[in-house]
Amino acid sequence: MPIKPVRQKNNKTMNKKSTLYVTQGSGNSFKPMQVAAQLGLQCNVTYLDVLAGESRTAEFLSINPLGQLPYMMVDEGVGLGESNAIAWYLAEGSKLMPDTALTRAQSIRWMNYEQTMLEANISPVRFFTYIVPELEKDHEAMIPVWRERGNQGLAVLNNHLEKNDFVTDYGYSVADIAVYGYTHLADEGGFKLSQYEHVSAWIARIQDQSGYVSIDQLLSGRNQSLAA
Ligand SMILES: N[C@@H](CCC(=O)N[C@@H](CS)C(=O)NCC(=O)O)C(=O)O
Repeated sequence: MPIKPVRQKNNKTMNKKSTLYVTQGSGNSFKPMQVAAQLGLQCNVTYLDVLAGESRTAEFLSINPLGQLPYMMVDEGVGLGESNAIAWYLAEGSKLMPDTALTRAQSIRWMNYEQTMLEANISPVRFFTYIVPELEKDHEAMIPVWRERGNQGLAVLNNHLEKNDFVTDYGYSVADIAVYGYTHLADEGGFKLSQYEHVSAWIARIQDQSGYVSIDQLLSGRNQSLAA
């Protein structure tokens, strides 16, 4: 599928007061970090260690009352939550932003799908079996449910990617980065990505994009202490 002509390169410069809060090893935090890396955006990045409770301190809750990461302070007093919204904001005006009504709607479709069928299942099973396996027992009733739903989600994505190189008709975009965030980590949750031939080929296509940076490079370490 041909990639549409590249639009004006993103010339957004981050306000000096803007800060992106992220956490290590997270497919959600990966998304805005990947967009920023691929577009060469300069961001102040603050790493918070969720496992050490750094996302639930009074200081961070005064910034984001939900205590979730990623979170972006776009300007003084203007915060933005939700990984896909932050990734979208950072991609605005760049070659990563689909440029027609249909391809932008397709992006919303797949970014919502990511949150409800992929992230919602892959993330918890990966978290409780791989990141903190000592908590697996407390969630043993839900683990097969998350795996079943996650596999349903991957199967639908696989069918879509059989006929499409990227999730929308625009070509490689912020929507692919969003869907890729947790999808590419699924094996760490006990899924078998090798069973999903077209998803695997799409993952390889994303990793081949110029400027792609792996999650290990973007968000290294699991238990690093707060670093600005
Ligand atoms: N739908 C949200 C989910 C954010 C989320 O659940 N973040 C996790 C890390 S991946 C988190 O911050 N957990 C720590 C906490 O809730 O205290 C998004 O896409 O940003």
